[in-house]
Amino acid sequence: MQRHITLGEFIIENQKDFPYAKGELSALLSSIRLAGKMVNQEINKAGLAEITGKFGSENVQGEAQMKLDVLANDLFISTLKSRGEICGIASEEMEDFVAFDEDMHNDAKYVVLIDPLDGSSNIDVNVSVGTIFSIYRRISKPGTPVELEDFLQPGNEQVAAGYLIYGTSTILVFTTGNGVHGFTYDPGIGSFFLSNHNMQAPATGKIYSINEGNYVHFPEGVKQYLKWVQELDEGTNRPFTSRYIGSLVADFHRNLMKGGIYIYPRGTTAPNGKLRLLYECNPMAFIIEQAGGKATDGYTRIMDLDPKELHQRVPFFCGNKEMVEVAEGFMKKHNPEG
Ligand code: AHM
Ligand code: MG
Repeated sequence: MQRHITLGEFIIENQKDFPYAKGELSALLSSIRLAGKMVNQEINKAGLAEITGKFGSENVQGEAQMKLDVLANDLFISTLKSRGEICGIASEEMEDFVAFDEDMHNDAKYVVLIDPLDGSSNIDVNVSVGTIFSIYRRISKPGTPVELEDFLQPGNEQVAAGYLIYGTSTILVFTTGNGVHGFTYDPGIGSFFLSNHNMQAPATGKIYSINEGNYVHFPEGVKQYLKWVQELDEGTNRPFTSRYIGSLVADFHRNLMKGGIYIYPRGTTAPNGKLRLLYECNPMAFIIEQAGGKATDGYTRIMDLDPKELHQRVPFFCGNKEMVEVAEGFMKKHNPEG
């Protein structure tokens, strides 16, 4: 008989594999799982809230309806703050990081960086959105307030990273540096069950995901790469297939399952690309590398970049190793200056 393993059981069974295992990291993942369930519930009734609310901006209780990305941010922060595993959090939704300074946070060793609701512009049209998170050990001395340096660590210092997709089903995917594992939420039971053990990016792929509407702004290397993926060549399985949802988590997850490359280059109206190094690129890079794939900014490994500021943006090339390397080859040839 197939054994149904819950995320909670999996975490306990694999606790010894977690770096610096003392139980705090397991507890932290449990807190994220709990907040994820709450956000999931809010997202599922998003359309309904519009119908039952008065005049769009108020719900039936007369409370102002919060934008879901703000609500998701508040839910993650309040859930994590009410427990003692982390001493601070930085979020894509907030200008600055927040230091948790109650007694129970005194000995906390971890900080969390989070994009509470990625792809939120897709909510109104019923398209999948997600949450992306990243966990680091603090650098500053325990017992003192967290500092900016605790958040500005390179991705290679991550102890865990993951994402939730609120899609046709809700899935939580994470890594602690021992492979990538996916858990599907059963809303009837209220638990996440192991559905994808040790996920591996397929060796080859033929999906490319990029907002081609920005073509005119792209660097020459990306333009030439796009030309290449659209050419006919049986040996390399071209032309590839274009798929772009506009929710990073959904595009990433599909490419991880089916084989593909996701690109958000520099040179659009945003000179360094759109995606944020700390909240989006580093956690996804950790996951794709753990699944055997690769993530770079076109030249350098994403996880080796030294963050300079909390909301720093970087170009992002992420997916199957081979596909990313071909795209990097085009960048190096046509934009050797970087
Ligand atoms: P957000 O964090 O403000 O939602 O922005 C990030 C999102 C990603 O999920 C997605 O891949 C990208 O923005 C889409 O951008 P664009 O609409 O420019 O293609
Ligand atoms: Mg985002």
